[in-house]
Amino acid sequence: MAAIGAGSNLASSFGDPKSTVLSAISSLDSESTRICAVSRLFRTPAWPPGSGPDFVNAAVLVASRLDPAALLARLHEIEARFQRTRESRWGARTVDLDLLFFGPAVLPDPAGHARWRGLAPDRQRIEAPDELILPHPRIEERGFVLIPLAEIAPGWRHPLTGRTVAAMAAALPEADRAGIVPVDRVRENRS
Ligand code: PH2
Ligand code: MG
Ligand code: MG
Repeated sequence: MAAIGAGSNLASSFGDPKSTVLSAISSLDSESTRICAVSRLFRTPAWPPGSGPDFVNAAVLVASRLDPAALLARLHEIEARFQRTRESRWGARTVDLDLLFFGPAVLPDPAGHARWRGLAPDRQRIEAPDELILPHPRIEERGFVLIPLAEIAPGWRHPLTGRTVAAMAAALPEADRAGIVPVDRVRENRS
């Protein structure tokens, strides 16, 4: 089972960020890749703080016959179809699909993974891996990833730390959790 994080903070020809994320998720479903579970949609403050409009984020579990590299290529194809351009690392985007984990796979290898996981925050702005890193090196740090993921894969265990998604989500600082609200609840509050 593989997990994908989906996010948008910019309208596309498919509609507002919510419609765009939902369309992108639907287009994941194919002959080779079946959707097993989709989290609720969450409205999340852009990270780093102040870097743009709020995102809509969700997590998706898929069963895929593709290998990790082929699944990633498929995610990039879908991003391209949704007019994602890659001019800015952390800029606003119509749709971002990140491969979060692929079963227990560790890529490129435990030492390579540790290097990306331990990268200092100021280096994270400059250095971007050109190879696939799995599990996603920032999976433990991001509320907008862990909170949706905890709805559909609470028991998945990080192959290097042994911690479950539920434990990682519970360990998030309160400040990181604040502001992450289910999209439906945002609407209810306004009515
Ligand atoms: N994705 C980013 C950068 N910042 N912030 C939020 N809230 N959600 C995201 O999905 C996100 C982000 C880079 O992919
Ligand atoms: Mg991302
Ligand atoms: Mg991405």
